[in-house]
Amino acid sequence: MAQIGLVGLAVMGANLALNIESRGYSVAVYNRTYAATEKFMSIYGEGRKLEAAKTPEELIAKIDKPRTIIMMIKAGAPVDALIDTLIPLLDKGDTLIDGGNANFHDTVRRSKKMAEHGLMYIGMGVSGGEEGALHGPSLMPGGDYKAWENVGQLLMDISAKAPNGEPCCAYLGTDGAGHFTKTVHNGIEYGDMELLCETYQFMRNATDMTCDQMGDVFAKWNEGMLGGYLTTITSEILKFKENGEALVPRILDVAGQKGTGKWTVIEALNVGVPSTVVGEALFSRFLTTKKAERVEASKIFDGPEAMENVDAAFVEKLGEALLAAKIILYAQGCAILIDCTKEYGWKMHIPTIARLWRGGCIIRSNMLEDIVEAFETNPDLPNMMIAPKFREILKKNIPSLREVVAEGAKRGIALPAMASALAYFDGYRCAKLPANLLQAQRDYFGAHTYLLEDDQESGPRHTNWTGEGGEISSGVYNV
Ligand code: NBP
Repeated sequence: MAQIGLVGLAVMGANLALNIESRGYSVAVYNRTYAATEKFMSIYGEGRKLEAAKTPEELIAKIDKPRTIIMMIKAGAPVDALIDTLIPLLDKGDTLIDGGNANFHDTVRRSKKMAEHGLMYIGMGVSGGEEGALHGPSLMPGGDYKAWENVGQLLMDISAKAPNGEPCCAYLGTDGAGHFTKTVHNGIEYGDMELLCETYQFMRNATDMTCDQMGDVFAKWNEGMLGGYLTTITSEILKFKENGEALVPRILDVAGQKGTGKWTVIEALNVGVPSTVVGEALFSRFLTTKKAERVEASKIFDGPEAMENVDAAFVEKLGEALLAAKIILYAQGCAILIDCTKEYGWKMHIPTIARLWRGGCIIRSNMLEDIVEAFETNPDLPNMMIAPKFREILKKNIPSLREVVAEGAKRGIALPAMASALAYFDGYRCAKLPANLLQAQRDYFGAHTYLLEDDQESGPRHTNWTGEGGEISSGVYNV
């Protein structure tokens, strides 16, 4: 008998099964297409505590009760189909864990369905790709707390470990809290990658740096607060050569996306959080797909224009600009987590989330320790940008972000995520935004009413701006 079951032996499931087994647990594995199971067992089965099942019934019969089964299959309809297959075979108290990239709304729905059958459900974000699945991913579980009590130790055992040895896994809340956290993780990942790409784009358009030189600069930045997995791989990718030539300039500039960035932006829109950097990162990916149109437009319009005499001091400023934009991105990411916590009733705790992102996952970086400290020192921090450490960095680095964004605008180099980070910063630190005029405009054409800043107690008022409109005002509500 096995201590746990796992369904899905594609790249993630196979590696996760090996990871679980390597920590001393016995695993029963099943894959819809049996040939994949046979292949997996022929390569890895010998001498390991792995048992193969040909059918779902056989899988269920091979697992100790109460059973826990991890599903690592394609997200979406396949998960619903698999749950429908397994529900009649399971006993009360058994648990299904979905480790795929589920939309958290689906996880909420599936949790309810499982509960109706006396079964437990965990939606678990898994980050770290193939390598992470094998050696230790960052795990973001949410769902039935009783199920977490049963399987939490195993999940912590197989998870990545932070530099101080702590497991990168923690219970995050009920039903969709884990998958929601993974969604925001991926949204931040979109933003992080876009900021690194814009920095590269600035280097290649405005300077005469070679890929090797760029790689060296990212490697140097990697030693400081910008250090992290994505900075590391950016440096390594830039320095990678095929037949003696840098490979990256030859790669087609059309990017894919699988939905999690879009879900992050949709949630931010739903709760009214300005998640501008992730939004621009997503829109930038959309723009990449218009390759043929971009090539045509590049023949019509001039640009970009290089800078003259870019010295080491300016490259330094580029790093400062990148760090400022990255802080703003994470401030927006934390705001999504905090505000959706209110929206969905989850008690998510930023230090817990930042801690479990320190190892295994794609956005692991040096900055996460500072985020933990910021929100632990002040649990009611309204915005990460104003935490003592981050505010000092922003005060120092924002002038560089301004300079880089201005140079980009002047020279026709698109830096949408950097520019939107700066605009968000400038809006956030502005005591008086032009929404006074906006409210007046809304009242002028739609009688939407406005408040007087120096007399808010007197409530909403409507002005007959033209002398021709009526005195009746519209209802006051926000959607
Ligand atoms: P895929 O997302 O490529 O899915 C392939 C697996 O799904 C195969 O085992 C396949 O079985 C199974 N499957 C399908 Br398709 N339809 C099924 C159904 N109706 N019933 C049962 N099984 C079904 O695999 P992956 O790349 O290993 O990813 C697994 C999950 O982990 C996904 O949700 C993915 O988004 C997530 N994830 C992936 C990564 C990554 O880096 N790849 C990272 C983090 C999370 P078959 O062999 O019979 O076709």
